[in-house]
Amino acid sequence: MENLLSIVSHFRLVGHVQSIEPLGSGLINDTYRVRTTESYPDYVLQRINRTVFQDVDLLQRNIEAVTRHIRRKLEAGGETDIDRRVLRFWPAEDGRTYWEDGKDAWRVSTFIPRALTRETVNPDNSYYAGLAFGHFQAQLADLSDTLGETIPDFHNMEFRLRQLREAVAADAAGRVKEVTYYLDEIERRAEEMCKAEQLHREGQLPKRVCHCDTKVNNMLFDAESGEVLCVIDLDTVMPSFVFSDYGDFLRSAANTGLEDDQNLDHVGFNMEIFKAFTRGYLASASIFLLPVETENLPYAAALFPYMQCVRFLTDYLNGDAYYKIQYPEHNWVRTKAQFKLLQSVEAHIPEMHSFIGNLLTK
Ligand code: GN1
Ligand code: MG
Repeated sequence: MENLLSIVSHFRLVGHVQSIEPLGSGLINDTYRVRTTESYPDYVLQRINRTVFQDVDLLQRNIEAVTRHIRRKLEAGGETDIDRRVLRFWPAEDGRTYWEDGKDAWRVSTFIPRALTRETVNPDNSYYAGLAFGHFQAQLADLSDTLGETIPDFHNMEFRLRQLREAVAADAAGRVKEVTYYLDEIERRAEEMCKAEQLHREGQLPKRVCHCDTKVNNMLFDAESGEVLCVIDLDTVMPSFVFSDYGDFLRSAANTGLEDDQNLDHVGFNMEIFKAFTRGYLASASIFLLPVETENLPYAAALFPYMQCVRFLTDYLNGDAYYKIQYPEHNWVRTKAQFKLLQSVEAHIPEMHSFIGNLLTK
Protein backbone atom coordinates (compact mmCIF):
# COMPACT_ATOMS: atom_id res chain seq x y z
CA MET A 1 0.00 0.00 0.00
CA GLU A 2 2.78 2.40 1.01
CA ASN A 3 4.55 1.60 -2.22
CA LEU A 4 1.39 1.98 -4.30
CA LEU A 5 0.73 5.37 -2.72
CA SER A 6 4.16 6.54 -3.64
CA ILE A 7 3.65 5.37 -7.24
CA VAL A 8 0.37 7.25 -7.52
CA SER A 9 2.10 10.39 -6.26
CA HIS A 10 4.12 10.50 -9.49
CA PHE A 11 0.98 11.16 -11.54
CA ARG A 12 -0.63 14.56 -11.97
CA LEU A 13 -4.05 13.70 -10.55
CA VAL A 14 -6.79 15.73 -8.92
CA GLY A 15 -8.19 14.80 -5.51
CA HIS A 16 -6.80 13.24 -2.37
CA VAL A 17 -6.10 9.55 -2.31
CA GLN A 18 -7.83 7.67 0.50
CA SER A 19 -7.15 4.02 -0.19
CA ILE A 20 -5.95 1.56 -2.81
CA GLU A 21 -7.35 -1.93 -3.23
CA PRO A 22 -7.05 -4.75 -5.80
CA LEU A 23 -9.52 -4.70 -8.70
CA GLY A 24 -10.60 -7.19 -11.35
CA SER A 25 -9.47 -10.62 -12.44
CA GLY A 26 -7.03 -10.14 -15.34
CA LEU A 27 -4.43 -12.80 -16.01
CA ILE A 28 -1.66 -10.45 -17.10
CA ASN A 29 -1.44 -7.02 -15.42
CA ASP A 30 -2.05 -6.12 -11.76
CA THR A 31 -4.93 -3.71 -11.31
CA TYR A 32 -5.97 -1.55 -8.34
CA ARG A 33 -8.74 0.87 -7.56
CA VAL A 34 -7.56 4.16 -6.10
CA ARG A 35 -10.27 5.75 -3.97
CA THR A 36 -10.22 9.48 -3.47
CA THR A 37 -12.18 11.76 -1.20
CA GLU A 38 -15.72 12.58 -2.30
CA SER A 39 -16.33 14.78 -5.35
CA TYR A 40 -13.13 13.67 -7.05
CA PRO A 41 -12.96 10.81 -9.50
CA ASP A 42 -11.53 7.49 -8.39
CA TYR A 43 -8.73 6.04 -10.48
CA VAL A 44 -7.51 2.73 -11.79
CA LEU A 45 -3.82 2.04 -11.23
CA GLN A 46 -2.16 -0.72 -13.23
CA ARG A 47 1.20 -2.36 -13.20
CA ILE A 48 1.99 -3.22 -16.81
CA ASN A 49 3.41 -6.72 -17.21
CA ARG A 50 6.74 -6.06 -18.88
CA THR A 51 7.47 -9.66 -19.65
CA VAL A 52 4.37 -9.66 -21.84
CA PHE A 53 4.51 -6.06 -23.09
CA GLN A 54 8.13 -5.38 -23.85
CA ASP A 55 7.66 -2.01 -25.50
CA VAL A 56 5.64 0.05 -23.04
CA ASP A 57 6.18 3.23 -25.00
CA LEU A 58 4.66 1.72 -28.14
CA LEU A 59 1.86 0.24 -26.04
CA GLN A 60 0.88 3.57 -24.53
CA ARG A 61 1.20 5.38 -27.88
CA ASN A 62 -1.28 2.88 -29.38
CA ILE A 63 -3.67 3.39 -26.50
CA GLU A 64 -3.39 7.16 -26.71
CA ALA A 65 -4.09 7.09 -30.46
CA VAL A 66 -7.12 4.86 -30.00
CA THR A 67 -8.67 6.74 -27.07
CA ARG A 68 -8.03 10.11 -28.74
CA HIS A 69 -9.73 8.92 -31.92
CA ILE A 70 -12.76 7.53 -30.12
CA ARG A 71 -13.03 10.62 -27.93
CA ARG A 72 -13.08 12.88 -31.01
CA LYS A 73 -15.78 10.78 -32.62
CA LEU A 74 -17.88 10.91 -29.48
CA GLU A 75 -17.47 14.69 -29.32
CA ALA A 76 -18.38 15.11 -32.97
CA GLY A 77 -21.46 12.95 -32.44
CA GLY A 78 -22.66 15.15 -29.56
CA GLU A 79 -22.18 12.43 -26.91
CA THR A 80 -22.63 13.87 -23.42
CA ASP A 81 -21.32 11.00 -21.30
CA ILE A 82 -17.87 10.89 -22.89
CA ASP A 83 -15.91 10.09 -19.75
CA ARG A 84 -17.85 6.87 -19.30
CA ARG A 85 -17.56 5.89 -22.96
CA VAL A 86 -13.84 5.99 -23.45
CA LEU A 87 -10.91 5.54 -21.07
CA ARG A 88 -8.87 8.57 -19.99
CA PHE A 89 -5.20 8.10 -19.08
CA TRP A 90 -3.52 10.61 -16.80
CA PRO A 91 -0.06 12.10 -17.29
CA ALA A 92 2.79 11.32 -14.96
CA GLU A 93 5.15 14.07 -13.81
CA ASP A 94 7.13 13.91 -17.07
CA GLY A 95 3.99 14.24 -19.21
CA ARG A 96 3.96 10.65 -20.45
CA THR A 97 0.96 8.43 -19.70
CA TYR A 98 3.04 5.93 -17.77
CA TRP A 99 5.67 6.02 -15.09
CA GLU A 100 8.59 3.70 -14.49
CA ASP A 101 9.93 2.97 -11.03
CA GLY A 102 13.13 1.39 -12.28
CA LYS A 103 11.59 -2.07 -12.43
CA ASP A 104 7.92 -1.83 -13.38
CA ALA A 105 5.84 0.47 -15.55
CA TRP A 106 2.59 1.92 -14.17
CA ARG A 107 -0.33 3.86 -15.58
CA VAL A 108 -3.43 5.53 -14.23
CA SER A 109 -6.85 5.97 -15.81
CA THR A 110 -10.12 7.36 -14.54
CA PHE A 111 -12.33 4.84 -12.77
CA ILE A 112 -15.65 4.82 -14.61
CA PRO A 113 -18.51 5.21 -12.12
CA ARG A 114 -21.92 3.47 -12.13
CA ALA A 115 -20.54 0.70 -14.31
CA LEU A 116 -19.90 -2.97 -13.77
CA THR A 117 -17.92 -5.78 -15.27
CA ARG A 118 -19.38 -9.23 -15.66
CA GLU A 119 -17.92 -12.70 -15.76
CA THR A 120 -21.09 -14.06 -17.38
CA VAL A 121 -23.80 -12.57 -19.57
CA ASN A 122 -27.39 -13.26 -20.62
CA PRO A 123 -28.70 -12.87 -24.19
CA ASP A 124 -29.67 -9.22 -23.60
CA ASN A 125 -26.18 -8.25 -22.45
CA SER A 126 -24.66 -10.18 -25.35
CA TYR A 127 -26.75 -8.35 -27.88
CA TYR A 128 -25.38 -5.07 -26.50
CA ALA A 129 -21.88 -6.48 -26.49
CA GLY A 130 -22.23 -7.42 -30.16
CA LEU A 131 -23.41 -3.92 -31.02
CA ALA A 132 -20.53 -2.44 -29.02
CA PHE A 133 -17.80 -4.48 -30.68
CA GLY A 134 -19.13 -3.93 -34.18
CA HIS A 135 -19.27 -0.25 -33.30
CA PHE A 136 -15.75 -0.25 -31.82
CA GLN A 137 -14.34 -1.74 -35.03
CA ALA A 138 -16.36 0.74 -37.12
CA GLN A 139 -15.15 3.70 -35.02
CA LEU A 140 -11.55 2.69 -35.57
CA ALA A 141 -11.89 1.85 -39.25
CA ASP A 142 -10.62 5.32 -40.24
CA LEU A 143 -7.87 5.65 -37.64
CA SER A 144 -4.99 7.28 -39.48
CA ASP A 145 -2.24 6.47 -36.95
CA THR A 146 -0.57 3.19 -37.73
CA LEU A 147 -0.74 0.98 -34.68
CA GLY A 148 2.19 -1.17 -33.67
CA GLU A 149 1.79 -4.80 -32.66
CA THR A 150 2.09 -4.63 -28.88
CA ILE A 151 2.61 -8.38 -28.88
CA PRO A 152 3.97 -9.44 -32.26
CA ASP A 153 1.88 -12.18 -33.93
CA PHE A 154 -0.55 -12.11 -31.03
CA HIS A 155 -3.48 -13.84 -32.77
CA ASN A 156 -1.46 -15.50 -35.51
CA MET A 157 -2.52 -19.15 -35.30
CA GLU A 158 0.49 -20.40 -37.24
CA PHE A 159 2.78 -18.66 -34.78
CA ARG A 160 0.90 -20.05 -31.76
CA LEU A 161 1.25 -23.56 -33.15
CA ARG A 162 4.96 -23.02 -33.70
CA GLN A 163 5.27 -21.96 -30.06
CA LEU A 164 3.46 -25.10 -28.97
CA ARG A 165 5.69 -27.33 -31.11
CA GLU A 166 8.77 -25.65 -29.65
CA ALA A 167 7.44 -26.20 -26.14
CA VAL A 168 6.86 -29.87 -26.95
CA ALA A 169 10.38 -30.24 -28.33
CA ALA A 170 11.93 -28.59 -25.26
CA ASP A 171 9.64 -30.30 -22.73
CA ALA A 172 11.01 -27.93 -20.09
CA ALA A 173 8.65 -29.05 -17.33
CA GLY A 174 8.65 -32.77 -18.27
CA ARG A 175 4.90 -32.68 -18.89
CA VAL A 176 4.66 -33.71 -22.54
CA LYS A 177 3.95 -37.35 -21.68
CA GLU A 178 0.71 -36.36 -19.91
CA VAL A 179 -0.73 -34.37 -22.78
CA THR A 180 -0.27 -36.44 -25.93
CA TYR A 181 -3.99 -36.98 -26.52
CA TYR A 182 -4.51 -33.22 -26.66
CA LEU A 183 -1.48 -32.69 -28.86
CA ASP A 184 -2.92 -35.12 -31.41
CA GLU A 185 -6.31 -33.45 -31.32
CA ILE A 186 -4.68 -30.06 -31.84
CA GLU A 187 -2.53 -31.23 -34.75
CA ARG A 188 -5.51 -32.85 -36.46
CA ARG A 189 -7.17 -29.43 -36.70
CA ALA A 190 -4.06 -27.35 -37.36
CA GLU A 191 -4.44 -26.73 -41.08
CA GLU A 192 -8.10 -25.80 -40.92
CA MET A 193 -7.47 -23.49 -37.98
CA CYS A 194 -4.76 -21.59 -39.87
CA LYS A 195 -7.25 -20.70 -42.60
CA ALA A 196 -7.28 -16.99 -41.69
CA GLU A 197 -3.52 -16.63 -42.23
CA GLN A 198 -3.86 -18.44 -45.53
CA LEU A 199 -6.73 -16.22 -46.74
CA HIS A 200 -4.72 -13.18 -45.73
CA ARG A 201 -1.69 -14.31 -47.72
CA GLU A 202 -3.93 -14.83 -50.73
CA GLY A 203 -5.07 -11.22 -50.41
CA GLN A 204 -8.66 -12.16 -49.60
CA LEU A 205 -8.88 -11.31 -45.91
CA PRO A 206 -7.94 -7.83 -44.57
CA LYS A 207 -6.55 -6.82 -41.21
CA ARG A 208 -8.46 -4.12 -39.38
CA VAL A 209 -7.95 -2.41 -36.07
CA CYS A 210 -9.30 -4.83 -33.49
CA HIS A 211 -9.41 -5.00 -29.72
CA CYS A 212 -7.97 -8.53 -29.58
CA ASP A 213 -9.01 -9.31 -26.02
CA THR A 214 -12.78 -9.10 -26.04
CA LYS A 215 -13.38 -11.52 -23.26
CA VAL A 216 -16.50 -10.60 -21.41
CA ASN A 217 -14.77 -9.16 -18.35
CA ASN A 218 -12.99 -6.62 -20.53
CA MET A 219 -16.05 -4.45 -21.05
CA LEU A 220 -17.99 -2.13 -18.80
CA PHE A 221 -21.77 -2.34 -18.63
CA ASP A 222 -23.95 0.56 -17.53
CA ALA A 223 -25.30 -0.45 -14.13
CA GLU A 224 -28.76 0.94 -14.99
CA SER A 225 -29.44 0.41 -18.69
CA GLY A 226 -27.42 -2.77 -19.18
CA GLU A 227 -25.80 -1.31 -22.31
CA VAL A 228 -22.09 -1.62 -22.91
CA LEU A 229 -20.46 1.69 -22.02
CA CYS A 230 -17.02 0.99 -23.33
CA VAL A 231 -14.35 -1.62 -23.77
CA ILE A 232 -11.41 -1.63 -21.41
CA ASP A 233 -8.07 -3.41 -21.41
CA LEU A 234 -6.78 -1.77 -24.59
CA ASP A 235 -3.28 -3.26 -24.47
CA THR A 236 -3.83 -5.52 -27.40
CA VAL A 237 -5.63 -3.12 -29.74
CA MET A 238 -3.80 -3.70 -33.01
CA PRO A 239 -4.35 -4.76 -36.61
CA SER A 240 -5.91 -8.21 -36.76
CA PHE A 241 -8.74 -10.13 -38.40
CA VAL A 242 -12.27 -9.23 -37.26
CA PHE A 243 -12.46 -12.84 -36.08
CA SER A 244 -10.42 -11.84 -33.05
CA ASP A 245 -13.11 -9.74 -31.45
CA TYR A 246 -16.04 -11.83 -32.55
CA GLY A 247 -14.45 -15.12 -31.57
CA ASP A 248 -12.90 -14.17 -28.24
CA PHE A 249 -16.13 -12.72 -26.92
CA LEU A 250 -18.01 -15.92 -27.68
CA ARG A 251 -15.20 -18.01 -26.22
CA SER A 252 -15.74 -16.38 -22.85
CA ALA A 253 -19.40 -15.32 -22.95
CA ALA A 254 -21.05 -18.31 -24.62
CA ASN A 255 -19.25 -20.81 -22.42
CA THR A 256 -21.78 -22.40 -20.06
CA GLY A 257 -18.90 -23.15 -17.68
CA LEU A 258 -15.79 -21.32 -16.56
CA GLU A 259 -12.64 -20.75 -18.57
CA ASP A 260 -10.91 -22.95 -16.02
CA ASP A 261 -13.80 -25.21 -15.08
CA GLN A 262 -12.66 -28.41 -13.41
CA ASN A 263 -15.96 -30.04 -14.22
CA LEU A 264 -16.03 -30.50 -17.98
CA ASP A 265 -19.74 -31.33 -17.87
CA HIS A 266 -20.33 -27.64 -17.15
CA VAL A 267 -18.51 -26.54 -20.29
CA GLY A 268 -20.45 -26.10 -23.51
CA PHE A 269 -21.41 -23.55 -26.14
CA ASN A 270 -24.58 -21.58 -25.48
CA MET A 271 -26.36 -20.92 -28.79
CA GLU A 272 -28.69 -18.31 -27.27
CA ILE A 273 -25.71 -16.15 -26.40
CA PHE A 274 -24.24 -16.81 -29.83
CA LYS A 275 -27.45 -15.71 -31.54
CA ALA A 276 -27.92 -12.55 -29.52
CA PHE A 277 -24.29 -11.50 -29.87
CA THR A 278 -24.26 -12.20 -33.60
CA ARG A 279 -27.43 -10.16 -34.11
CA GLY A 280 -25.83 -7.22 -32.30
CA TYR A 281 -22.50 -7.56 -34.05
CA LEU A 282 -23.97 -7.76 -37.54
CA ALA A 283 -26.30 -4.82 -36.81
CA SER A 284 -23.31 -2.52 -36.38
CA ALA A 285 -20.62 -4.27 -38.42
CA SER A 286 -22.32 -5.55 -41.56
CA ILE A 287 -21.84 -2.15 -43.22
CA PHE A 288 -18.10 -2.75 -43.47
CA LEU A 289 -17.71 -6.56 -43.34
CA LEU A 290 -16.73 -8.40 -46.51
CA PRO A 291 -18.46 -11.67 -47.46
CA VAL A 292 -15.27 -13.59 -46.59
CA GLU A 293 -15.54 -12.17 -43.07
CA THR A 294 -19.22 -12.94 -42.44
CA GLU A 295 -18.93 -16.40 -44.00
CA ASN A 296 -16.16 -17.26 -41.59
CA LEU A 297 -17.76 -16.14 -38.33
CA PRO A 298 -18.53 -19.74 -37.31
CA TYR A 299 -14.87 -20.55 -37.99
CA ALA A 300 -13.96 -17.62 -35.70
CA ALA A 301 -16.15 -19.08 -32.96
CA ALA A 302 -14.08 -22.28 -33.12
CA LEU A 303 -10.72 -20.58 -33.67
CA PHE A 304 -10.59 -18.83 -30.32
CA PRO A 305 -11.21 -21.76 -27.98
CA TYR A 306 -8.71 -23.62 -30.15
CA MET A 307 -6.11 -20.85 -29.93
CA GLN A 308 -6.62 -20.43 -26.21
CA CYS A 309 -6.29 -24.17 -25.74
CA VAL A 310 -2.98 -24.06 -27.63
CA ARG A 311 -1.77 -21.08 -25.59
CA PHE A 312 -2.68 -22.57 -22.22
CA LEU A 313 -1.13 -25.89 -23.17
CA THR A 314 2.05 -24.18 -24.38
CA ASP A 315 2.32 -22.35 -21.07
CA TYR A 316 1.72 -25.56 -19.16
CA LEU A 317 4.50 -27.29 -21.07
CA ASN A 318 6.81 -24.32 -20.52
CA GLY A 319 6.31 -24.56 -16.77
CA ASP A 320 3.75 -21.73 -16.38
CA ALA A 321 5.80 -18.75 -17.45
CA TYR A 322 3.05 -16.57 -18.91
CA TYR A 323 -0.39 -16.73 -17.27
CA LYS A 324 -0.97 -16.13 -13.61
CA ILE A 325 -1.88 -19.47 -12.03
CA GLN A 326 -3.59 -20.27 -8.74
CA TYR A 327 -2.43 -23.88 -8.45
CA PRO A 328 0.17 -26.06 -10.24
CA GLU A 329 -2.24 -27.77 -12.66
CA HIS A 330 -4.13 -24.60 -13.48
CA ASN A 331 -2.99 -24.26 -17.10
CA TRP A 332 -3.72 -27.93 -17.68
CA VAL A 333 -7.25 -27.53 -16.33
CA ARG A 334 -7.69 -24.47 -18.56
CA THR A 335 -6.43 -26.41 -21.58
CA LYS A 336 -8.97 -29.19 -21.09
CA ALA A 337 -11.83 -26.76 -20.50
CA GLN A 338 -11.01 -24.83 -23.69
CA PHE A 339 -10.81 -28.05 -25.66
CA LYS A 340 -14.19 -29.18 -24.38
CA LEU A 341 -15.61 -25.81 -25.42
CA LEU A 342 -14.07 -26.22 -28.87
CA GLN A 343 -15.76 -29.59 -29.32
CA SER A 344 -19.09 -28.10 -28.38
CA VAL A 345 -18.62 -25.20 -30.81
CA GLU A 346 -17.73 -27.66 -33.58
CA ALA A 347 -20.97 -29.52 -33.03
CA HIS A 348 -22.92 -26.30 -33.63
CA ILE A 349 -21.18 -25.04 -36.76
CA PRO A 350 -23.89 -25.96 -39.31
CA GLU A 351 -26.52 -24.35 -37.09
CA MET A 352 -24.42 -21.19 -36.84
CA HIS A 353 -24.10 -20.98 -40.61
CA SER A 354 -27.81 -21.22 -41.13
CA PHE A 355 -28.54 -18.66 -38.41
CA ILE A 356 -26.14 -16.13 -39.96
CA GLY A 357 -27.42 -16.88 -43.46
CA ASN A 358 -30.97 -16.16 -42.33
CA LEU A 359 -29.98 -12.92 -40.62
CA LEU A 360 -28.26 -11.63 -43.72
CA THR A 361 -31.11 -12.37 -46.10
CA LYS A 362 -33.71 -10.71 -43.87
C1 GN1 B 1 -5.26 -12.64 -21.03
O1 GN1 B 1 -5.26 -9.81 -19.53
P1 GN1 B 1 -6.47 -10.67 -19.66
O2 GN1 B 1 -6.68 -11.57 -18.52
O3 GN1 B 1 -7.70 -9.83 -20.06
C2 GN1 B 1 -4.61 -12.68 -22.41
C3 GN1 B 1 -5.65 -12.99 -23.48
C4 GN1 B 1 -6.27 -14.32 -23.16
C5 GN1 B 1 -6.86 -14.28 -21.76
C6 GN1 B 1 -7.38 -15.64 -21.34
C7 GN1 B 1 -2.14 -10.02 -23.28
O4 GN1 B 1 -6.19 -11.60 -20.97
O5 GN1 B 1 -5.06 -13.03 -24.74
O6 GN1 B 1 -7.25 -14.62 -24.10
O7 GN1 B 1 -5.88 -13.87 -20.78
N1 GN1 B 1 -3.97 -11.41 -22.68
C8 GN1 B 1 -2.71 -11.36 -23.12
O8 GN1 B 1 -8.22 -15.48 -20.26
O9 GN1 B 1 -2.06 -12.38 -23.38
MG1 MG C 1 -8.71 -8.00 -18.56
